[in-house]
Amino acid sequence: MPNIERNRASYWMPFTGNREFLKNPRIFASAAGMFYQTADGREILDASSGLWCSTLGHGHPAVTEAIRVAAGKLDYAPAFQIGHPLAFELAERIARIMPEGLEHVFFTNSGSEAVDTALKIALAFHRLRGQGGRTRLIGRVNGYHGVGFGGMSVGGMVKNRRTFGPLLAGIDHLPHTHNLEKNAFSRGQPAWGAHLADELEGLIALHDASTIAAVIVEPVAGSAGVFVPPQGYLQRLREISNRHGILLIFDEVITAFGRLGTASAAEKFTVKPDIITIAKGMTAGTVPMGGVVANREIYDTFMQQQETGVELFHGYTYSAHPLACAAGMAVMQVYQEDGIFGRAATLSPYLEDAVHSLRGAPHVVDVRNLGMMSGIELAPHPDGAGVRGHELFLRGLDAGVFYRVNGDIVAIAPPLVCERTHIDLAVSKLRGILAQLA
Ligand code: PXG
Repeated sequence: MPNIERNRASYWMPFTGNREFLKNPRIFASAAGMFYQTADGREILDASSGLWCSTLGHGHPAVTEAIRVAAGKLDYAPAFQIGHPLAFELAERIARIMPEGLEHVFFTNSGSEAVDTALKIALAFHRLRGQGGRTRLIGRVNGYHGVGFGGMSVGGMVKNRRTFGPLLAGIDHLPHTHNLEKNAFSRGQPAWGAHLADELEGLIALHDASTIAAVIVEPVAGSAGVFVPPQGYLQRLREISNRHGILLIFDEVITAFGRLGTASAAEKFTVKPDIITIAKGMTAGTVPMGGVVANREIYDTFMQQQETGVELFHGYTYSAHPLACAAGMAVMQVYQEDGIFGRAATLSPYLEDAVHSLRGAPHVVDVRNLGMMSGIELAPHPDGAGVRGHELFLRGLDAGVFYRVNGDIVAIAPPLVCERTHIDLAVSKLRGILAQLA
């Protein structure tokens, strides 16, 4: 057990109230299947797949073994100018399950890096085609695209941006689609809100299409609180961006690899973006990895340059790290052999019914869901936004359940290998906690 019995620690924790944490440390020491074990030996149900990443639960034997073997065989290979077999195999394997035409994978180590990479590819792509004036990037209010400067800039969560200066220039944001009056307690995709995609036309009218490189959205927004796209919304974004030569980027860091019961949200919604960013479920959270999947036209544009040599001056020391690739290959194998995406699709209606049974419970103002993602929104406590949510998070751990909570929104997004009993447990414990919350 580390020494954290003081009011400061060497470990500066991310997205955490460090001072509050140190007064009452919460430590997960091990994990197996659907449960974490705390340092003091308690079992905690993982109701949110860690941070949306542990699609296969914890300690999957085939994945663990693949990582072990890889570490003994090739612990590192230079990412630039040298390849290794698993990098090619994993890229190919991912391309196979992405929508037709999205077939080239650039490896990163996180979702944040994937987003910044995708934005850079978009800018460079236009420039290579003689449209270097296309430099504007459009995100969405409440979007979360990680914490790099690109991702922060197109992102729209205020607390993630406001202390970090002017960010990138030339960024706009579409309005978000969250509207309790119109859409509260929708099951699946809400009926209202497709017209909000038309705001893109307004931005194009303001700036002219010739200045806009790309639009990036999460097909289902995760972090800000599980916002499911209104029916027809993504189709409209695709139609408008196509018409104006603007690239459409789906940030599928959360939605790819089975979360919606399909390999990608693009497949689920039958809307094909030009670029998809991935991470999390790519390795089921076991070894850090992210990636950008680009379509053929984009890749070919880079490969057809007059100049020989490096086509894209971008990459990371750990792009396609052998351990991550090994984990990714093992994870893809499990996805396929065990029919994990289909299993998620089959379980989704059960999760939907379970979370919607919380309608009418104290403090609950909305329940939203799609696939194996759900969000339960609470009315804020009079003491401030997030107070009630944080209290719920703490009580969840006391009651033996890890819920990821952002502000006053609780996400239930269990590993795709969960049983119905795990969903029941997560929801019944939540119901009990809601009844006790001030
Ligand atoms: N894009 C999306 C859509 C994400 O959800 C990132 C990019 C950044 O990925 P990295 O790997 O750099 O963290 C994310 C990450 C939460 C939560 O509780 C969500 C994320 C990360 C941590 C917590 O909602 N999403």
